[in-house]
Amino acid sequence: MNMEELIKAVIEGDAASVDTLVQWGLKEGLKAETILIEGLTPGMSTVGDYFHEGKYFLPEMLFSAKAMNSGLKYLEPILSKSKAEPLATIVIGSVKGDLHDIGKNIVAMIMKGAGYKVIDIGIDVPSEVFLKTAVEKSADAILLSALLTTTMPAMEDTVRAISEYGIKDKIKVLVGGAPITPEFADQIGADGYAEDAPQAAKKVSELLGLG
Ligand code: B1M
Repeated sequence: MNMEELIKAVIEGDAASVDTLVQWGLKEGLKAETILIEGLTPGMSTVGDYFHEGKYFLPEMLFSAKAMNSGLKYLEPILSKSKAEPLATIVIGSVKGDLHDIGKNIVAMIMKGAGYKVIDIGIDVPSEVFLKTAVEKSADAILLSALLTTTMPAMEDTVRAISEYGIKDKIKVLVGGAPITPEFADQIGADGYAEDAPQAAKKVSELLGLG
């Protein structure tokens, strides 16, 4: 399978080709991680650049997102396969106002694969729902995803809700997503920041004293 072709198919929003190419790649023995990191992700990154430059609009971004998902469905069972008993329970979601979920879904897959019980509560999640779910499920950590600068304040709202409920010392809150920085994480009182999915797994393990 040619990685350039896969990148091109994501950029062009060609879901059928992405579907075929990912299946081919796996049959040829390529690792799921390689297909994700060297094919699907750079394709999506170029789509973001095109949107930023005004070459692409919302519909093109949506087609590319669908194309990416048509490849991710084959990678998901491989990346999230874990044999061991869950190390800990985590709740993950995209914060209020944020509908982006591809990166969040990848983080969820990798966390499952790393041995965590993952409760994915989806997109556009209000702070009260993060809090309620974490309490009900006795979660050890909450992972917040935001892709928009305009939804970053919703992360602070969630950290505040957890503090006000009085469980901030019992549950770790990690933040991530393209516009998020370690400085922002510090500023809002989060326990950690992760740049990507493998970092998220590493950071949670450190914070929970598992690694
Ligand atoms: Co939107 N979008 N989008 N979009 N979109 C961006 C984010 C943008 C950067 C594009 C651009 O201008 N270059 C821009 C944001 C600008 C800003 O705020 N700074 C933008 C915009 C403006 C918008 C709209 C406002 C457009 C409009 O309506 N005018 C709108 C907002 C909708 C909303 O959320 N309310 C919108 C809509 C959409 C679509 C629906 C069309 C679609 C999303 C489909 C979906 O997710 N199901 C979409 C897409 C696809 C993108 C881009 C092109 C790609 C995002 C993506 O999936 N990347 C994006 C441009 C870009 O990122 N280059 C863009 C691939 C993914 C693997 O990476 O999500 O970064 P990422 O996840 C990584 C890390 O960030 C990290 O790990 C992941 C895996 O390694 N990570 C975490 C993520 N979450 C984490 C949580 C953690 C830890 C790590 O917890 C601890």
